[in-house]
Amino acid sequence: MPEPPTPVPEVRTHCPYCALQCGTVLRGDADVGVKVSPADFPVNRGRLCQKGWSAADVLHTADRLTRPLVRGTDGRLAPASWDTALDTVARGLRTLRERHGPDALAVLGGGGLTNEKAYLLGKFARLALGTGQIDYNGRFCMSAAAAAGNAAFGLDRGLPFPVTDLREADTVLLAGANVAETMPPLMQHLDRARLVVVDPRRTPTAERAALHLQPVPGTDLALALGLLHIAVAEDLVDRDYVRTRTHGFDAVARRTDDWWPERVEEITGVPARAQRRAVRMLAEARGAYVLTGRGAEQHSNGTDTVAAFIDLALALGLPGRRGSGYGCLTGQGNGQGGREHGQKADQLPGYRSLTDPAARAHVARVWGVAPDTLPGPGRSAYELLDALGRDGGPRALLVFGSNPAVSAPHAAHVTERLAALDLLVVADFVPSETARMADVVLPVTQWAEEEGTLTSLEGRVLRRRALLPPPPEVRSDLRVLHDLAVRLGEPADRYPTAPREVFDELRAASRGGRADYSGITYDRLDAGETLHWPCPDTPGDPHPGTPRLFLDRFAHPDGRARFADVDHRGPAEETGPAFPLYATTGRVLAHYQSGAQTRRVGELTDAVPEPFVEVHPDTAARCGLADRALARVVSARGGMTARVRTDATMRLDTVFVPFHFPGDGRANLFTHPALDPRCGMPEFKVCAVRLAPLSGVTP
Ligand SMILES: Nc1nc2c(c(=O)[nH]1)N[C@H]1C(S)=C(S)[C@@H](COP(=O)(O)OP(=O)(O)OC[C@H]3O[C@@H](n4cnc5c(=O)[nH]c(N)nc54)[C@H](O)[C@@H]3O)O[C@H]1N2
Ligand SMILES: Nc1nc2c(c(=O)[nH]1)N[C@H]1C(S)=C(S)[C@@H](COP(=O)(O)OP(=O)(O)OC[C@H]3O[C@@H](n4cnc5c(=O)[nH]c(N)nc54)[C@H](O)[C@@H]3O)O[C@H]1N2
Ligand code: SF4
Ligand SMILES: [Mo]
Repeated sequence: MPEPPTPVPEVRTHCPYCALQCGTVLRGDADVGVKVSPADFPVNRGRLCQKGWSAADVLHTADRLTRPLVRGTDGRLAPASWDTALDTVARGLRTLRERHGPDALAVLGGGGLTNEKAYLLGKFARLALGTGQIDYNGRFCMSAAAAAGNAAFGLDRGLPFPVTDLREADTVLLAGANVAETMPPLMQHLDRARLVVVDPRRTPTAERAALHLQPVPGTDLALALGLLHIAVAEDLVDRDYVRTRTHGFDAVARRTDDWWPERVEEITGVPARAQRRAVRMLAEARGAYVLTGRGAEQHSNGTDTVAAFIDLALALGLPGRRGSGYGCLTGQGNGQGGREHGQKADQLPGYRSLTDPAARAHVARVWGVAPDTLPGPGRSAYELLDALGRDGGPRALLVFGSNPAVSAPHAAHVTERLAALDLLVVADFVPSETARMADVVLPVTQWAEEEGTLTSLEGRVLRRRALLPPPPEVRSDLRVLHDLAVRLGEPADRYPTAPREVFDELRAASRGGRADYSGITYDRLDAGETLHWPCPDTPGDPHPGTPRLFLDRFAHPDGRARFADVDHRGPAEETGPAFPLYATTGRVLAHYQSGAQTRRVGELTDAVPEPFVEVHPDTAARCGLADRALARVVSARGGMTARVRTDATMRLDTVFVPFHFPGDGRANLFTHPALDPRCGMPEFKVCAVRLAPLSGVTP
């Protein structure tokens, strides 16, 4: 009798990349290799994008970090034992704290970290380091929509409804979201709807639209005010809804008096006729959604822009109604959970405010410390990076889950600030561009080697599960935080290393907060329950979670949503004779973020091997450039090199560059670090540049 074949190990988990968190099945082991296939999960229903299919390649990438590295006296990073590496870090932190105070120590986290990691990182910063200087890359991602959502609805959950609800819509307006490339499996839920896409580029998403509005970058606020003007002028406002469910409409209606479609056309370039059609498509639909992405949000007026789109949705009576609504398409794998558990500068777990005395008292009780030991709010991400190594600024930075040398605005300046630190520590599983600059590099586990939870863009808490053991010398982020905390004199049991234990503590810390996870347990998740927060702990009668928020009331004390009276202002930088073109930046299907992971996957680098600049052929010709030539894209801050891709659907005044590439191919060498005063979001999506042949300019 032949031996029965040994079963291949198999585990159900989720993709390591974006916030859609497609369900996957992993099969295999270190010997036979790991294969990813799509699970039949509601958001992706058997589909994955190219990044998801190829995700396992990063697990065994040739330059995987497998040992700690410490920079020696010769200036080079060399392998070291964990004890040496951790002792070096702890000694450095202690010395700098004694010399300069606790705010000399800073932490930068990431929206890709699991809930458990994000939670423990915030606790580690506030207690073990005693610093207020912690923020995370989500500041560059979700902060504008979060600020606007909190103000309007009293609560910020990217989508306050399940993704699958979108199937019920007749019309969906996508403002600055290129879903066909950034969350391809989500497109299947938009199949039925007529799409209105607002994007300066004719993206693959815009190709699928019934109506494509192609504004000048940075003018969405004017456009949204104009759309609201039309809704009022054409009597399309849902008066009943506005009267019973909202506050503040009259001031907003008066404000939009000035925003005639023709005036809006002059500023945005979107024809008045197309504006009217967009509003009618939304108003006449039985179900309609307004969704924003980074294109509308990553501006120095990003919060006001989102607020104006929310105003439009409120005027049409969409939010808090089954089959209609407003939502922000959150980006990173745990972009939602990452903003709830305390790695944000102004925040404590449960989406609590660091300045609220009751919130401080609650979290301090869970942590077993006195409330006044908790430091106050620190700087937002860019402000933090900008302050590194300066007088009064941080002298040490610990990075978990971000690659700011590539992804932060004005990257040359940020790289300079990183270099000015006394101590840079990076925990990562690949030698990212930031890790290469570090004094100490700590090798950590990857998604398929660890347990945890993430919260997807629809507020659903999901289990990440391990298929493989990590390489022998690699530790989890939780273990690294524990090991460092103990060396800094903290009690060991304050930093559990088992994800389930950390989650249980997180549940207690979030209890009663805006993002209440107290009723969610690993056991319930493992039993296959669908749990969206808030999910309070209701002993004896388990709470079913909240897939749909706001159906009866919004989260403000009086249950009503707030209109925001905002007005248009242009971008921080206008075009002129020296820099005559608008540049905008964003994503392509094949690469993820700073590219640290996807540039290590053969099939993805084959698909898009190098930085490029998308430009109208006439504009390229005027700049002396042919298709496929190498060009410099230069702003007042600096320039980068990119391959010209001519595209006749581009606006004549606008170029586009993806930000996934390192070195001289960094889009962020030209971006503008102007920040939204309401949330600290940088202006990634518009600045003024010129385009020139590579040979014709001084670098
Ligand atoms: N393939 C891929 N998918 C990803 C990611 C990735 O890196 N790669 N990252 C994930 C993350 S973290 C995020 S945040 C999401 C982002 O997802 P998206 O928001 O869809 O991505 P972006 O490409 O940054 O921006 C979307 C669109 O905004 C347009 N845009 C530029 N300027 C303006 C403007 O002024 N107004 C308007 N209306 N549109 C403008 C761009 O042309 C672009 O097509 O994607 C997630 N998914
Ligand atoms: N010009 C321009 N710049 C942008 C944007 C844009 O549209 N245009 N978008 C912005 C947005 S929306 C975002 S979200 C940021 C993202 O930009 P980054 O913060 O740079 O994001 P990633 O490239 O995902 O970097 C994550 C790093 O952490 C590592 N990592 C992943 N998971 C873990 C983990 O669990 N633990 C640890 N220790 N490390 C981990 C990865 O290997 C990688 O090196 O970029 C922003 N920058
Ligand atoms: S859409 Fe996002 S979650 Fe789904 S496979 Fe692609 S990167 Fe992964
Ligand atoms: Mo993002």
